[in-house]
Amino acid sequence: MDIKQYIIRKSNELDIDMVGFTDCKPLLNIREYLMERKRKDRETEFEEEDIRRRIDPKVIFPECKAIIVIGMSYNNEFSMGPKKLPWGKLSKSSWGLDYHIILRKKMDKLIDEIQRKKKFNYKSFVDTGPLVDRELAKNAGIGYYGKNCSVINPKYGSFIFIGYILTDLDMKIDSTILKEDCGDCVLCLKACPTGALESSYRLNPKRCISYLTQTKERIPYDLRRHMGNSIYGCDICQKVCPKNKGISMGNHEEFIPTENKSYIDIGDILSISNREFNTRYSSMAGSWRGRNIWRRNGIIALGNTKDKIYLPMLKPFLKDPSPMIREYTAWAILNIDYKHGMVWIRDILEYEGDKIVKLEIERLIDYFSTRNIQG
Ligand code: B12
Repeated sequence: MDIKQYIIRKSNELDIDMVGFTDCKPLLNIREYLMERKRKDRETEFEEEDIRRRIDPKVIFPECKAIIVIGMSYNNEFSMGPKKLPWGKLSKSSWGLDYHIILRKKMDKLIDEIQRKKKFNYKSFVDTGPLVDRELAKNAGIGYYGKNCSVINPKYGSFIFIGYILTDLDMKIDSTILKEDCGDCVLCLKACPTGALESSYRLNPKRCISYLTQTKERIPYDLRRHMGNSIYGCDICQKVCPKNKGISMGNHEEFIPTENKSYIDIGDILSISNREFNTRYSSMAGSWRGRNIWRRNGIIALGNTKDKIYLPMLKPFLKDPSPMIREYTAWAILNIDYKHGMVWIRDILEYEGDKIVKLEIERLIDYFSTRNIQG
């Protein structure tokens, strides 16, 4: 059995859903697009800035000869059961245990098995590596690009995570690159509430709800309402995708959320300490930005309900130690109840010691007063 067949067999035994192989040539066909994104300020803070490192496996691992790419489905259906209100949404990618850890464990086991057969050198990554994971997955025949930019596997759909191992193994690379298969369908483009999918295969990440739930940049007011009750991530462009209907579901119990982990009690994230947050939520992929970002998203979610019942819950956060939390609380309160909110906000403005927060609250007052005059 050659080394490739051996890796495929071991991957199956390890319950890895998809495995493919690609070479270490630079990913030249996405170079121009990456440069265009840079020019248009569409790079996110979650990506490697150096384009050479994004596209050339040999810059990352000079001995590289072949890349093993794996895919694992996280497409679980899970009934949330009785929801405690107010509750917030998590994308499937943050259900269950952190996928970075789960895929890494699988890859480590696979690496051990390969070492048993043949000693080799390697570097492995899941998500946080500099290279463009999706392009490697496409080249390895794991899937094709959907118009929503996600890599879609014909058997498992697009709810799949990608990991890869750069190796110095000699292998014949003859993977078949799958052809795009969206046809005339543009359901994802139409469904995206913020218009982040500007055209087929073109995402403006700065408008993507998933990005908004993670960034520390100030979120434009007009985009906040589209975040609804999202606490982390967004699945809209994948949920509407016909390629995710009638396909094989993931069977990895690690990604099945327990009752309290597929939705988030906003009351809880508003009240707990950083330490409690880490104890309760750090096993989840979505918690990587820390408590205050979830707290901010929870505050936006309460603001988006426009329900006065949440005003008493929000009011104390006008005096929160975090300037970010004070700003977003002012927004949420004004969004729910402009008239009463304005009295509190003007009051708070007098004592606000942070110049930037003061300026932002003045900007909010302007924004909401114009909107309210216009009715
Ligand atoms: C930064 C980042 C984000 C950013 C930006 C996303 C983006 N589209 O760029 C934000 C925070 C918005 C994000 C969101 C999500 N992400 Co993310 N993210 C990344 C990260 C770290 C880098 C992505 C990147 O390089 N983007 C660069 C641009 C150029 O890529 P792109 O917009 O996808 O464009 C591709 C296509 O458009 C295609 N293309 C361009 N032109 C053309 C033209 C034609 C004709 C064709 C066919 C294709 C094509 O090539 C581009 C390169 O891949 C990767 C991990 C990694 N290191 O690669 C994970 C990764 C892409 N994310 C992942 C996931 C799961 C998500 C979410 C589903 C999470 C969620 N539920 O909220 C969403 C999906 C949003 C979406 N529709 O893309 C998975 C995707 C798995 C898959 N099946 O595709 C990855 C690969 C992580 C992993 N290892 O599993 N993510």
